[in-house]
Amino acid sequence: MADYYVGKKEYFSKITKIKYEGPKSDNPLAFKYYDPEKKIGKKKMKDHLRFAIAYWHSFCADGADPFGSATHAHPWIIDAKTPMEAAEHKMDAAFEFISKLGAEFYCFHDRDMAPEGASPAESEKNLFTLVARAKKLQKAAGVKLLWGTANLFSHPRFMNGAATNPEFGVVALAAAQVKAAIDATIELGGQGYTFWGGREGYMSLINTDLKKEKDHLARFLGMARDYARKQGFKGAFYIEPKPMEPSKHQYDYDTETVIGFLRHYGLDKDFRLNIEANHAELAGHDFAHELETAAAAGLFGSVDANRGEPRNGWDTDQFPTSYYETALAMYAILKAGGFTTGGLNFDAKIRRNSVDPTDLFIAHIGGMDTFAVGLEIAQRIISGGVIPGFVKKRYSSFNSGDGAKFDKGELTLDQLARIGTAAGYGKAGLTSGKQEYLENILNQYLLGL
Ligand code: XUL
Ligand code: CO
Repeated sequence: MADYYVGKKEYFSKITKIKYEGPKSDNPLAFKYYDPEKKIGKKKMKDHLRFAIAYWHSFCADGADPFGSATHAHPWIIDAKTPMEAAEHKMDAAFEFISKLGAEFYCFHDRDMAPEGASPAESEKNLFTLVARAKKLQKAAGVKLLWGTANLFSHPRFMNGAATNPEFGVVALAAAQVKAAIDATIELGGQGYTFWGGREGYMSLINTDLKKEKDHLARFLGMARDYARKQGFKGAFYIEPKPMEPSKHQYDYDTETVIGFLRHYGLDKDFRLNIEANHAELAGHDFAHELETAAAAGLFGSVDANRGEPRNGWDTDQFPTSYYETALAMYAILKAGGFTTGGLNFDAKIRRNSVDPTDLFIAHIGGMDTFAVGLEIAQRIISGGVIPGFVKKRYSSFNSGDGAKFDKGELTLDQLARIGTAAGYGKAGLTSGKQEYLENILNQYLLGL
């Protein structure tokens, strides 16, 4: 029996299961570094990395951009007579692709899976027809749902926002969509539910009541949480920060902003962060910075794995290729204890001119290999001990005596000042940060030495 799913029609008929062939392989359709069963530390590679495929980019996007029409003529869309039939074919193609690639998870928006109907009731009916099918296909393909979400940004009704829309009627329609998307996520055994605030921001302050919009966003998120918990959802809620695009300014600007927002509105018990590499870059941060910031607040959740183009100011959503970046990202993730409900979701798309049927596979294989190498290097950083050991030692003056008292909040400013005055200037503070030394060590790990 084949170890992948094929529906009535085989969409990727020239491709079978993608296998690990090792670094010497010249087969573009094989993993060079991602060896799912290989043990890294205490866990298998696949359990560290928990790869997910983004339904929207891989099976819905067609290569169109603001300057030109579609270039990806997906066979699963052009051979269908109705939008519902197209959605069924697309689902067959999706589960065939995901299981041939050997990714364990996928993520979807409601509108990726099912077309919008003429009324909210019809949209919900469409969604649940496809959800029933997805439930069967998940089983047949051996694929699980990492997280679900609702698309509250594509339809013109959301041009002024969804939960933050100045019109109550739109907020209510957003609720109808989110309620159905939560129900769908629960039905499919989803381990998380994501809110990316697509148009939850403003285009201009001159027509915006910022406080009201932020209050409404928090109110809406709290209602969604309460509903999902009442329905028995035990998974994580994620907020995915992004500073801008499509809005001029998005309220979920970056991780630090979201942490402040969640704590301000008392949402930090249920919501965590879904960090996207390209969004980090747009906010002027390193990917690892966002991960470490979330982890430091105990709010790290999941990852949208991709990369930006540093010389472009928009979300290019390219597949990750930098070992340096994935090494530092995986180091941050391992330090945070690894994924629990989260995973690495390839929120990435092949380029407009990548039109060969194999390109979608090759892109994901490259992304998975890049993270597998990142994981290996991160594990080397940890087991090598020099870098974590250096950091530990750097703060060792807080381990005992007055330093420990300060750490525990047992000193007043008066007492602290007296300690400083008594000790005098001496050589205090003149200790090397050893940045270049540590960077050189990291480069040695990068080459496996
Ligand atoms: C957009 C983005 C979304 C979210 C899901 O920039 O990242 O695809 O991940 O809505
Ligand atoms: Co994303």
